[in-house]
Amino acid sequence: MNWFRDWMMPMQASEHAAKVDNLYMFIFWLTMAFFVLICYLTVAFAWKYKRKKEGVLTINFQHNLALELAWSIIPLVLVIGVFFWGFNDYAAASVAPNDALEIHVTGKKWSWTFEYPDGTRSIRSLHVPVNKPIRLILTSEDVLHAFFIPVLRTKTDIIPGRYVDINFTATVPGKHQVFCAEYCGKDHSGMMADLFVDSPAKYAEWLEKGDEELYKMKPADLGKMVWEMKGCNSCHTVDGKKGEGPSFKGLFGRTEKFKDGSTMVVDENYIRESILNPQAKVVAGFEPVMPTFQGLLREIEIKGVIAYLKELK
Ligand code: HEC
Ligand SMILES: [Cu+2]
Repeated sequence: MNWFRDWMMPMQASEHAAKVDNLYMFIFWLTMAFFVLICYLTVAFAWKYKRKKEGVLTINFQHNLALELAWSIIPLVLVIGVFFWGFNDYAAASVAPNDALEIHVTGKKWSWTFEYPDGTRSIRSLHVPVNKPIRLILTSEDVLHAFFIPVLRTKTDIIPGRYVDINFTATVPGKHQVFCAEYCGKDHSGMMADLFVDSPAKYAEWLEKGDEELYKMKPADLGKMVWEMKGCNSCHTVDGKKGEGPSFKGLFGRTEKFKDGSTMVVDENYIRESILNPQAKVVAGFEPVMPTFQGLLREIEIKGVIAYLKELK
């Protein structure tokens, strides 16, 4: 009957999906069997006990103990069995193994953002390695959403101000569809994402390169995002006010004075060096407290910061 299941259901892209389908198909065929039995008996009894001759009555049945026990106990055993079967699979899927890869998911009208353990972010595309246990930790920034991946048979409501999780191990490489399954406003139907199940090598390569979206962004917008997301904004303002570090406003092209008395005109190379090796030249009037971002920013993100600084006249 696999052709029937495959016709009714999307592909099974995890072990959990197969378990859900097995139980689903069991319940489906069980209800079918009872449906046929009940229809048959309805018709058969209607035929058997229909009035055949004027004045002839059916015998007056009262009880049949054996029959009554049978139709109570058999369905009871069946539904209790279904309960424990479902509970067992549900409990197994609720617990993440210790070595699960944790990815944070944020829903927001009307898109999904994903955050990986190394700080990589992606928008509208979730990348995971194949055959590796994954734990998604989800939250919402505004209203109720629901994260639904049909091929994994997994769906959860996402609630603002609180975390929920989903555990899965994807087994089928390729691109799969993610939906929002909770009506969340005007563009709810467009609130989708792609799930990319990659080989470990491809996943590692993707982490290194970063999200496709980075390459589509305007460099200055990317730079602003880096400034916000990588914590530059905790030390550097963009409005001219002095913070723990110098403000970025008007920085590009100005002549900077350093602690050792030397000076230099701020250009692309100086900014790059300030990010990767902040202690090489320490600005006069500041402490050398900036951490290096070597290995934490991609080339394209550094270029973005430079473009952003150029705009902050
Ligand atoms: C812990 C605070 C801190 C953080 C976080 C920080 N910086 Fe700095 N930054 C400083 C300080 C202090 C200086 C000045 C002293 C120096 O040159 O090392 C500085 C200097 C700089 C300069 C040279 C500024 C000038 O006026 O010449 C640049 C460019 C810069 N930081 C970029 C960044 C970027 C980009 C980030 C985020 C990716 C960042 N910083 C994060 C503290 C910080
Ligand atoms: Cu939504």
